[in-house]
Amino acid sequence: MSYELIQTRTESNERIGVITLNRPQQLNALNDQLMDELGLALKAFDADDKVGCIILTGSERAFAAGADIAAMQKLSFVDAYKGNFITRNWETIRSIRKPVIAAVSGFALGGGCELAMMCDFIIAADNAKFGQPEIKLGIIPGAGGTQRLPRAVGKAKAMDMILTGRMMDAQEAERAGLVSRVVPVQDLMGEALKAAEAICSFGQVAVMAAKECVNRAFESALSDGVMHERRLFNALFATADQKEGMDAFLNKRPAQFANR
Ligand code: CO8
Repeated sequence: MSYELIQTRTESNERIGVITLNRPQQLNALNDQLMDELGLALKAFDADDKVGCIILTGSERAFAAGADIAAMQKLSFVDAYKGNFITRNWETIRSIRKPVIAAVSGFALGGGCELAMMCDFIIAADNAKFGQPEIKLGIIPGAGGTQRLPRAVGKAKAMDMILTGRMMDAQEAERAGLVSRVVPVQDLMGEALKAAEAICSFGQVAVMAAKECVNRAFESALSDGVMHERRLFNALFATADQKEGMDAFLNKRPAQFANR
């Protein structure tokens, strides 16, 4: 499959799928075509048995500077509403069951910040800048920013970001819990690949179950989430990977997971 506004490749013996947003003149501003291509690429990697983890990244200057303002400027309410402007292709990433790491360098603003937050975790380069500047355009975040940012950084900082439109640098984003780690910009892909390789070395069913359970924490009451976790925990005892992992530990040897 060939794409125009993204690039895809695999790494580590085809076990890691890498998607690079590639609309450099517009700082990877997100339009329908780019989001459609991204959705197709994510689904293709998710369906590929060899792939155990996906990395989503942009350029050194911009992960993505937001939804394409030129494409949005003339929209009427009716266009936006009837065209299902947001859910049409922005929610695909939520349906991906394998881990998706956002490797963010440069600007992650508006829809770009929201896209990064839809990933399972964010590794930031030390030049990364996050923000929800929609208020400056007379709108508000529209792809989950008002919901995911407060869950990630708490109400006070989310309100500060969304109401003032200011940017947060990588260090502040790490302190606030928006990103899991900050690395020098030249090490960004290397660190993201190392994290993806670690994930790929584990049993895929356990990895998918872990992702499913953590996401459940944001969708349900504590007691429901804990019960969901317990049921999946129990179910993993039906896998060969559990037998292998525990046998390897007890016999002091590296585990060889077969993803069964
Ligand atoms: N849309 C379209 N084009 C953009 C965007 C964008 N979001 N961001 C940058 N560009 C373009 C610029 O127009 C410019 O194009 P040109 O060279 O043709 O003039 C080029 O990228 C380079 O940008 P700048 O010259 O402005 O570069 P600077 O380094 O001076 O500034 C900034 C970089 C700070 C990133 C600046 O470009 C900026 O503020 N961009 C806009 C950021 C923004 O407001 N983002 C939020 C957009 S709204 C949004 O995301 C709503 C989300 C809703 C999601 C669901 C809807 C589908």
